[in-house]
Amino acid sequence: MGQSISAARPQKAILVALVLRSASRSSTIEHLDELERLAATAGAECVGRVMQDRPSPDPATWIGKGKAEEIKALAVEREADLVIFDDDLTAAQARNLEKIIEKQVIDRSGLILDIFVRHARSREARTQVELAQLNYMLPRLTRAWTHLERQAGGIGTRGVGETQLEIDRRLIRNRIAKLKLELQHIEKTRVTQRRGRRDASTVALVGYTNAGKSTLFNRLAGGTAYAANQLFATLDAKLQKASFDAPRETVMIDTVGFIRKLPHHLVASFRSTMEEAASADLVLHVIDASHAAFEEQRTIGNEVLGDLGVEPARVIEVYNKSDLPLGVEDGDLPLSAIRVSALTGEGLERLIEAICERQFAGGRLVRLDIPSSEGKLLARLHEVARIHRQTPHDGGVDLIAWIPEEQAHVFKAFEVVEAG
Ligand SMILES: Nc1nc2c(ncn2[C@@H]2O[C@H](COP(=O)(O)OP(=O)(O)OP(=O)(O)O)[C@@H](O)[C@H]2O)c(=O)[nH]1
Ligand SMILES: [Mg+2]
Repeated sequence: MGQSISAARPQKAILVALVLRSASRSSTIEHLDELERLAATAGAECVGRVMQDRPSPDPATWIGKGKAEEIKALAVEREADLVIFDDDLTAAQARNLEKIIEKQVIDRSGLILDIFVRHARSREARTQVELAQLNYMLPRLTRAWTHLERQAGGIGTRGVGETQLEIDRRLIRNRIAKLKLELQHIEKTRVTQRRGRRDASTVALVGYTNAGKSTLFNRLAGGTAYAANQLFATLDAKLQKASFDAPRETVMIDTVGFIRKLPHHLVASFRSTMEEAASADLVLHVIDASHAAFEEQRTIGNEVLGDLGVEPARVIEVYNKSDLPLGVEDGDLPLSAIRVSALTGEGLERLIEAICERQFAGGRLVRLDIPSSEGKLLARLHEVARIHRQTPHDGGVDLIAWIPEEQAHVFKAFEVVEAG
């Protein structure tokens, strides 16, 4: 598992959404647009859309038996291979729908999991995704098995090798336990690595998928993160030294994106990676201001950040894609909003300034006179501080340096209090 097997040809999909009384049609259309992009990322072409108005979901078939029969006819007419539901179905609902429609039925979570299987690269991401996938499959086992026999390698079953067809629940549970242990081990290694760079200031890029985090990361860290016009291009947190001049040594962190209704198994699996990013000194919440639904995306971002315990004071909102028109007609951003284009570089100086200001606020500029006998202290200073000027003299060195607040006490004894 964990390795993706591409389907031989793009699969054809029909997308289905329920419009509940409380929801608006236009927001449902936006959600279906997003589902279509998710499907495309997973290699499926959309050949039809179905929306059904209902006061509440049908317990047995979600959309109702009559509608399911309509979908069956449409699937035959459009030669669809599968039907994708925008909402999460119970195992029983999916089974009932497959009986009626006679095509493979998957839901939003299954589709997102499939994309994660395709895009996971590092050992950590692959382990996290496999864990989420097994947890997702467990209650659906009976259904999945008949599918695997029929069409192994299709969307929703990708990554499940044929040799595993006979694996029963018990074996899957054992595998889940093993993966959890493995993840704990990987996390421990990561924490040790992090300790090694505790003196650097960290800046994490977070936000909705496709907002431009990796593109901005490449701008600010001179990096080569994979950026692409697809959802969930990034699954691995990436760390790199900032390429701009800052008061402190700065490490930039690129992260996996958010999406509405991210499957909870994935959230659970990726939680520790996300928590690490969320514990950064500064969090840049990247928002694609050219997207028609950017306000909903910003809200979802804020919810996730709140869940992860990020205080708003630690967040700077960055409105990206300023080279494109604002996604909402006659919409307006607050004057104070930082607008950038990661693509053209526009607005980046202001963003960098804002990052530096935050860092400056967390420390102070001092003049120090350190005697030659304090070699260790001088070395420490070079590690944690930004040296603006240093003048050696007979007994030692005279410096002007910016020191982070939490380190100030270490050098207190050598501060030069200037007269006047
Ligand atoms: N026009 C325009 N396009 C941009 C800008 N920034 C990023 N993009 C494009 O938006 C798409 C997504 O960019 P990424 O940097 O991969 O976005 P991401 O937030 O890392 O996305 P995921 O990793 O998939 O969550 C790519 O096609 C980028 O070229 C921008 O400022 N302007
Ligand atoms: Mg990315």
